[in-house]
Amino acid sequence: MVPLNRQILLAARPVGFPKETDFRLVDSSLPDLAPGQFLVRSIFLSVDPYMRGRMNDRKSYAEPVGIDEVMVGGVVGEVIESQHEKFGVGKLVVGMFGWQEYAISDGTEVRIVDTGSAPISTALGVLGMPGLTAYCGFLDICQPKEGETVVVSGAAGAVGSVVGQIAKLKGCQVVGVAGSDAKVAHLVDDLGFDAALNYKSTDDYYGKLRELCPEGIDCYFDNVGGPISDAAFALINRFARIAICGQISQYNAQKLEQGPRLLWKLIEKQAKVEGFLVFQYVSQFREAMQQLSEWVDSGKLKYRERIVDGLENAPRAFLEMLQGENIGKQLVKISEAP
Ligand code: NAP
Ligand code: FER
Repeated sequence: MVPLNRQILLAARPVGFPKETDFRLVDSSLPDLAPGQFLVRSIFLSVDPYMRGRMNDRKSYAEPVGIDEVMVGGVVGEVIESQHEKFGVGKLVVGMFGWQEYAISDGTEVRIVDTGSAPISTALGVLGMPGLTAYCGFLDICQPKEGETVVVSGAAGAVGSVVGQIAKLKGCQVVGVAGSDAKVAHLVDDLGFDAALNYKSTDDYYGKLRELCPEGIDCYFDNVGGPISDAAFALINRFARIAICGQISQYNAQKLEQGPRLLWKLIEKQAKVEGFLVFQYVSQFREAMQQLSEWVDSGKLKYRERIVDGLENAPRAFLEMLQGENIGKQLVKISEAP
């Protein structure tokens, strides 16, 4: 029934910024299903910043992808053959099925898609891992209070766009940092941010951010690190809370730069910095998903997706996401939704 499975493998470990030649497209045959297994036809693949880390030969929260192994990734798909009680034919599922057209699974860490009236693609974005990252990390670590000033870096991406909108829902003054004028316009005009800064059109991050945050910064949700964070740290208020979600400006670095040393600001301002991994909040996912879904359904939480067509274009989509081509969540469409 399924002739060949197209897969994208890790072909080489990137040196610095990854290249299309670090990936390889292959056709392979699929084994028959064993009892307890089911076959998934991939519909949407998510490409995410964490994948850059998994391409390195260094164990982090998870094992590296091996050379000639299928690239890791979250996928929404349809069960098309099944020997599994819970995941019957026709079910829409989300799981770590990888960069391939078909996957065989035993149901480990697979969920039935539950996006309600929202499109199934949202199970990889606003109603998936990035949305949960924004909700759990921001509310737990930043503890935003009405009237406070919140700065979000990587603000127009999958996580940042949700953080900024949640901060608005909590009554905060919200300033985003993102990499183009189109992103700045989107944040302010479509998502209701109070202000946003295009970091690619100025070198004076500190000066611009100070203009946009006249009362200083109470919460900083950091997706990028580097000089944008140096500017934000320099502007924090007493008892500020800083959530370290991502450091994408460093993921392709071959040598770590020496930055200004601003940790003394934490002493002066009695402030807190805390890193987190979304998975630590697993016990809160159900409640978080319920709230995110309600906000999406009522139009209070908006989202955008940038969708590139075809598994063969997944490497390009991934590289474009790292370069900031995406507004909102970057996805790859692998086949038609039912
Ligand atoms: P995303 O923001 O949708 O896409 C990545 C964005 O990073 C790009 O659109 C680009 O936008 C920006 N970027 C790339 N290079 C940059 C640089 N040198 N300086 C500043 N910005 C740069 O990705 P996402 O999925 O929402 O992830 C956002 C961050 O959260 C990432 O750092 C990711 O690793 C992290 N994350 C962490 C967890 C966790 O559990 N801790 C979970 C999910 C994601 P610009 O146009 O603005 O440059
Ligand atoms: C991410 C960035 C970093 C992420 C996880 C990590 C789930 C973890 C890194 C590590 O353990 O070294 O976007 O998403």
